[in-house]
Amino acid sequence: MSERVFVGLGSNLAEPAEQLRQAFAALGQLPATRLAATSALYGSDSLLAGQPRYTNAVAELHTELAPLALLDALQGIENDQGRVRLERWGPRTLDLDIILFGERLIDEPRLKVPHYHLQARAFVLYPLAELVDEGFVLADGRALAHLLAECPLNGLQRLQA
Ligand code: PH2
Ligand code: MG
Ligand code: MG
Repeated sequence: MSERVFVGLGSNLAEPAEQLRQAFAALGQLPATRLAATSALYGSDSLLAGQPRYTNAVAELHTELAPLALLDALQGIENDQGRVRLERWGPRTLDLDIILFGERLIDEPRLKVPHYHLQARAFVLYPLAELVDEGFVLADGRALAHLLAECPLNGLQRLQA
């Protein structure tokens, strides 16, 4: 069965917008997966002070891959685009996070879904809202509209798609 998955993309190094466009193309090449939609690109302040601003977006995938197989594939794309893991939350060429995986709630050491701190991340909530119906409810029962209303914007800016 194919699952509807949302992936958050982020970059704040080495031409972030270009990194995200390259990542969209790579997502479209994943096995057993269709790239169904992409949001506009957004500029956002880093959650950690002193880092360059991020470019963020969300992609919708329809995939037959299991969650950890998809995670491995996403980490492969991050590595292909020069991701170096020096410090947690350090600046990065590309970050690909599984935000939602169908109706599943996943709590494993490598993967928590829905993605943690979603409610504090305007750079995930606003692009996600472009791709779902009004009235969308997360697998854990939270309404997206409610999360949007409560979330600080943190310098979020919608860029040309
Ligand atoms: N990702 C982080 C930490 N801080 N800030 C913004 N604006 N965008 C991100 O994608 C981001 C962040 C860790 O993954
Ligand atoms: Mg992340
Ligand atoms: Mg990540």
